[in-house]
Amino acid sequence: MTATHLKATITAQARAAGFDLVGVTTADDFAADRDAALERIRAGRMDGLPWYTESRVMRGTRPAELLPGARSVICLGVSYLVDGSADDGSADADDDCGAAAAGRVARYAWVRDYHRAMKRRMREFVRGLEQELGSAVAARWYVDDGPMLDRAAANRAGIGWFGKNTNILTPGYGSWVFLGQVITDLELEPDAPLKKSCGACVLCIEDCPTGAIVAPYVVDNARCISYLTIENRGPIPRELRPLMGDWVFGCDICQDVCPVNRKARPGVSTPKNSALSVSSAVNGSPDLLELLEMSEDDFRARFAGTSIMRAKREGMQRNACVALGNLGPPLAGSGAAVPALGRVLSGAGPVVRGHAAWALGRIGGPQAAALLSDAARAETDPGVQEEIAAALQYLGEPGTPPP
Ligand code: B12
Ligand code: SF4
Ligand code: SF4
Repeated sequence: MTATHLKATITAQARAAGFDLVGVTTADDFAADRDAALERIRAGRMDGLPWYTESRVMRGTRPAELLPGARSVICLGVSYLVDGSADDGSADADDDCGAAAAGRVARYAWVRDYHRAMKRRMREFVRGLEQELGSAVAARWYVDDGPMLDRAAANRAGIGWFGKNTNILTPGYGSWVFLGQVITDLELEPDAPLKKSCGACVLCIEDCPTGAIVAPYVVDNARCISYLTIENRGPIPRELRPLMGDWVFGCDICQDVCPVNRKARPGVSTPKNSALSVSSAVNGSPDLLELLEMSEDDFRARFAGTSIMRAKREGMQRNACVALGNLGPPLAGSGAAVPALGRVLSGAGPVVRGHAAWALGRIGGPQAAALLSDAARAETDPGVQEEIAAALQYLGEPGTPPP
């Protein structure tokens, strides 16, 4: 098979397996990306992710270490802008007071967990290649949870280019794409990186509510709402909570404002692989009170097989408290929110209790004050006691930020 024919076969097999994007790069070390990632760790910009270590970066930027004899890396992408998900899923803050208080979920989590779907497609892709070639192909594949820098590989393989928000922007599908790669011993002709850039645009930097994009191409993990709502297991720093709005899982602001995404189209289905399936359990604007009082069994029954599992039930309850606190009166204060936060304040784990206290402080009113005062007398955990004291102080001086 000629080099050109082999490349065409790879593209055809990738499309048949359900990938919207495919590009090839060499298995050379990703030296510049390695340096940038190591520098990011040393500057404290990856703080909060203990598994993101220097040795992981070293391994992940040397394909030949991950697959002995590696010659090429085939980069693959799937759009998660599935039909029907193009609408902004944001809660309508202008709804009347009778409306349920709703949070917001990042678009990537509206589809069922992509790791499994992508890895299944990658297996099919490699099997298809082997059939076409009539011989076994040495291959190793990764999606997200492997050590490789998925974006660095996609950039070098010409799938897309780095945006200043650090996401890979692709022609046609914007940044609404999941990325993965197959390392192989096949000798393939590499694609050229795209000659595109953000130019003078800085919209994502200006609009990031927490100031997490600290410089072009640099995200401070510990300030990013995506980290705070998904990966972070403990309390959310109090000064960041008011900046998080109604996000309860991930954040899409730096992608929603991106002009490249305005022209993005949904992913393509193939006869074998439909577009990533939308989970009926997750919607863009879930009911915050349902999240707040969900039992472990309810949580598992509803979210099994979706990305939401990553945050765990306690994480989602904590996030619901922050969103309710940010909706504030009148939306969260009307009806059932205050008593529900009161029940959580006396019955949940310490992280959730602390955030429930914060939310009650933000919502305010006599009922919230009474619940906080009762809890102040009963609470034994020092961290939660401190949250309650801060919330009571905030209630006494409305308009001043909690200490
Ligand atoms: C850790 C991680 C996170 C962390 C840290 C984010 C970050 N920016 O690093 C948190 C939890 C915050 C996160 C959030 C999100 N993530 Co994430 N995350 C990862 C993970 C596991 C590793 C990323 C990594 O290595 N970061 C380290 C830094 C060093 O990498 P980097 O920011 O890309 O740095 C490069 C550029 O800055 C570039 N660079 C540096 N200087 C310069 C200068 C110039 C001029 C240029 C052009 C480039 C450039 O070089 C660096 C090295 O390549 C990858 C999966 C993987 N295995 O790669 C997914 C991944 C990056 N995440 C993904 C997604 C979808 C998200 C979210 C959109 C989810 C959401 N909606 O909430 C947000 C986006 C937030 C954001 N603005 O980045 C996708 C991105 C797809 C895409 N189109 O780019 C990935 C690839 C998962 C996947 N396989 O699909 N994520
Ligand atoms: S995902 Fe949200 S918080 Fe994170 S960098 Fe983008 S806009 Fe900022
Ligand atoms: S919003 Fe502007 S600066 Fe940010 S990634 Fe998109 S084009 Fe680049």
